[in-house]
Amino acid sequence: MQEILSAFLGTNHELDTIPFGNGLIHSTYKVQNNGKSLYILQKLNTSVFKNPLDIADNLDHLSAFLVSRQQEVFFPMPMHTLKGEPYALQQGEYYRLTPFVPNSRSFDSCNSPDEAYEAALQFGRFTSSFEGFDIRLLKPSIPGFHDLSFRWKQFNESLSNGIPERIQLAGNEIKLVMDNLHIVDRFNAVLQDRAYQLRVTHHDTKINNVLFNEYKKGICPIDLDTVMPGYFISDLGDMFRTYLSPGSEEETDLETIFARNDFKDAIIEGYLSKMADQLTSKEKELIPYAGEFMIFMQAIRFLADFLNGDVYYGIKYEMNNFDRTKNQLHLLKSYQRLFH
Ligand code: GN1
Ligand code: MG
Repeated sequence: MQEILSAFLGTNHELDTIPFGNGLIHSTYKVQNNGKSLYILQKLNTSVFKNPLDIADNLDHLSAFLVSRQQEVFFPMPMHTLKGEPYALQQGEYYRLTPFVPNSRSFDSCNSPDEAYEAALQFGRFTSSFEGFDIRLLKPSIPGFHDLSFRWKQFNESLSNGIPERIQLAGNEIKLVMDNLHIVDRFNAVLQDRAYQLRVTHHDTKINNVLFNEYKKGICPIDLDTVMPGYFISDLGDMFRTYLSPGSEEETDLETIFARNDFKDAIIEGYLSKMADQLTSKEKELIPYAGEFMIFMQAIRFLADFLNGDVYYGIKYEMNNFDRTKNQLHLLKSYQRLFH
């Protein structure tokens, strides 16, 4: 660790690193000096993000755009090493260092409609700040990331090639997925229709990807690895998916998994406070669909990973991905009731 930090900061420092957060993809550490948080250090998961340099390029384009519009870059940019590289390399692993935003905090669950509103406003502001940006400049850091047709194909492959015992065990869940095929069809219709625009989209809008200040006001979004061209239903939908229910996606007590109406209203209000002028009325008709789209997609991603033998998501115990699947399918049902 000290060697990696030295690549960014030189050798003259007294810092310690502690594991931080609970992301499922990268390894994240907080870098401190005498208990004061100074940086966030991350080792990139390069089996998920195969081209780390694309991510750095994307961030450069985004920040250059804001500067050209005389807007302040309002998200934390990773530092360069002393040699001017975006990552420090050690044993083939990519590490990046980002300044810690002073007085910021993040939460792992959304506990009030006010928090939901604040976070939704931040993600709405993020996309709307890039109005006029040429999205062709952004490289997809994970090809097909929120392409439900592609995820559907992957899910079907897991039904053919997955572990037979697990496929048998998941009979009920597979049936529930099949009952919701209309969600895939609707996505295909969106893909075909040029009325739905691609915009600068965050693609991972869970609440711990927003920094808050001490008064619980949103500061900015973080975790920009998956910023790519996308549809607004990805960002809005992942907020529905992760803020509406008191229980998180890790919760196995399904009684805690349900969609709360006041949180739903707060998300829509916060998001539209920045996006209302940018979305067409046709796009706004997709607002209820956004949550179905994201909850369903997450359910089939967890289920495919379970059937494939847990090759993608970090798991804490054997049936973790199966439990996550049940959780998301339960949430999907409750969500569908919210709008009907
Ligand atoms: C992953 O790393 P984390 O936990 O923020 C995943 C998201 C999923 C999420 C489910 C690159 O995000 O798409 O929604 O897990 N990110 C990637 O918890 O696959
Ligand atoms: Mg994260």
